[in-house]
Amino acid sequence: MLTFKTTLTSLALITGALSAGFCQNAAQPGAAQPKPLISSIYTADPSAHVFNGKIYIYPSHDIEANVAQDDEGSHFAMQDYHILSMDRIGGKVTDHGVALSLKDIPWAGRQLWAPDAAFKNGTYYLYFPVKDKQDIFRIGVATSQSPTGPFKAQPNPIPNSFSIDPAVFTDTDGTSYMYFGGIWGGQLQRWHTGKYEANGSKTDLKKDNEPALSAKVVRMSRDMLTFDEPVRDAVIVDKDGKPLLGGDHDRRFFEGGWMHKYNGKYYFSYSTGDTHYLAYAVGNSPYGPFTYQGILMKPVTGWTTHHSIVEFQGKWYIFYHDVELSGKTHLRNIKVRELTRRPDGSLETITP
Ligand code: FUB
Repeated sequence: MLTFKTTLTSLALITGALSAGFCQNAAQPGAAQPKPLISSIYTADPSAHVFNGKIYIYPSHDIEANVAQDDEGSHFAMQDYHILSMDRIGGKVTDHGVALSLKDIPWAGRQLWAPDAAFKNGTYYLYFPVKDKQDIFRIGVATSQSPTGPFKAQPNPIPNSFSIDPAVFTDTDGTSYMYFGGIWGGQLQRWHTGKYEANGSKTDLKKDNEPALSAKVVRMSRDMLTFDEPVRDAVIVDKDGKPLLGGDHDRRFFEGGWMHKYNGKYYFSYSTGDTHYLAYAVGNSPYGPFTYQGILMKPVTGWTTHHSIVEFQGKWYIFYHDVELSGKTHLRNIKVRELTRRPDGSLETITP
């Protein structure tokens, strides 16, 4: 997550104007650009899940907080979460209102960033990154009996959690894992020694010829409230099995990880951040290593790109965001479109 010294805003406005004529609340493979799923509020970072045969979306709720833009993403000063649902792709999108507020999280300081959700043991879990009162990103968890909340936050962050963008994946054997992390504003680079460096780098480690920082993966405890083991690196390697390097900005992990499983393989997808791609890598274990495969989606309008992938009624969909509605990088809107998977399991690159 970072700042936006680009001309993408004007590009967004042009694209928004061009696409304004096509709008269905639908994934339209091979057709016009999908339209924002909801325009009454700004939404981003959509984590989609199917619970009880229905699609639930757990997005960030972007607001104009009038905070100056900086390299740490301070202008993304979100204060609550709204959960959205839809009975079918292309159907009506319902906003279920505020599900969790910053003010109701006892340990939180500022910036509620990209959340995710899970269901287990008859309970819905909302996982969220937020800066604590020392301004260090931690990951919290809140619970509810309903997929739409309201959610009640645990009194403390998940022990040993740090950085941003939790994505919780439950494997076919019922074991759940959390993937997390993000560099630059997501602070992952400040944890490279295992301890938080308050005066550490604000961006990359600047070690271009060393292995890139990895996303993190950890098995969740049975009650889904804590980590069940020490956090591990989810390493992304090239086709020769060598870890991607820090200077490989087109391919290395930046933030926004997501896991899905297809035909027994583990597909880890993520944002490359400053090069604005969604990329994916495939492995034989939920822990990786994951072999880089290619670009899943080319840059959207706006600086950030963040997604989730979900199967619904036999088809695969990608939920993502751009800035069509506002033209402003911190006021985003979510969209959905169908993914095209080739017979060998690879994914076609989407040009948004
Ligand atoms: O929404 C705030 C941050 O922007 C997310 O945590 C990142 O993934 C990026 O989308």
